[in-house]
Amino acid sequence: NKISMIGVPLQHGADRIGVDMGPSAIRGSNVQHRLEALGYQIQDLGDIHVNKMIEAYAAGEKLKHLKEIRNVNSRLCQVIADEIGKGQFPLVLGGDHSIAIGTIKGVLQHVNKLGVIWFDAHTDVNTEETTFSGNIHGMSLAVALGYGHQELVSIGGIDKKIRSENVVIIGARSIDQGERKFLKEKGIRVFTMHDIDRNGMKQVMEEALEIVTNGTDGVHLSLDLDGMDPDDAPGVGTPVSGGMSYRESHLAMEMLYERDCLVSAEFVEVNPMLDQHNKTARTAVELIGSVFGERIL
Ligand code: DIR
Ligand code: MN
Ligand code: MN
Ligand code: MN
Repeated sequence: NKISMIGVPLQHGADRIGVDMGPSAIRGSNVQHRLEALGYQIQDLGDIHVNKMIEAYAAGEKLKHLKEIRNVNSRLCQVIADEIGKGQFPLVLGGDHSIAIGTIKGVLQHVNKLGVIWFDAHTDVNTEETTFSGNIHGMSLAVALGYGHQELVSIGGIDKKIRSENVVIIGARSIDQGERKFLKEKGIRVFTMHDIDRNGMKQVMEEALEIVTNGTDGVHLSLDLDGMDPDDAPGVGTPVSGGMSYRESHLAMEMLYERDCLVSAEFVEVNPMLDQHNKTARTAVELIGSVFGERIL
């Protein structure tokens, strides 16, 4: 019941500025008090250092801001590894989704077989070869699986990676052509919005939890707020309509808590510049409450 909170004000992996303010918006929505009320001890470690001088990426630079993203994720990886080593539960606040690289690589220093739940409208399995945007936040799951640019895959050690059979993606509805091929080749289980419509979140989560806990030593939750419907989470850089509802998302979090399998979690892509009255940051805090055991009654 000891949580270390770590902010990562990184925006270099996304196209829209403002996502670097995500950690302060989430902190400002009283995440610490909410968790303390549940009986947790919170240590806020502050933010990982990010170079604020974001400049236009160099022409011909296929992966935008690769160097800074590598540096930030290397630092994050070290901090996550240190915290888990001390017995703390790392709760990471983003920042764009490229920070999942550092978080997962850090967890992998201690947890060999790690399950991952990737809650997202997208699947983030692009590589240097397939990306249309050059944005590294669309590549972080591929990197965690061991595919992509060597500067990223080598963070925390090239041998540290997750296995495709231990990963599920939930809420997908915007998948690039190259990503479809990747997901199929690697046999990654994707629960799309179609599956949630057809079978309901309860069944989807039961199946998902079975997959990520089977033969693993712990599960990481990587939650991109754009997985939710833009009505409930408008403050994201790449909104896609038809997402998971407020209730569906809470049910997923509550079922995760009941399963008691998480070793780390991150909430990413909150962009206060695009938000409406801080709604997305507040929603993130409510989801954090649910995944740590908050109940209606
Ligand atoms: C798109 C968008 N697939 C890309 N990805 C996003 O740029 O690679 N991921 N927004 O969250
Ligand atoms: Mn740059
Ligand atoms: Mn996304
Ligand atoms: Mn994402």
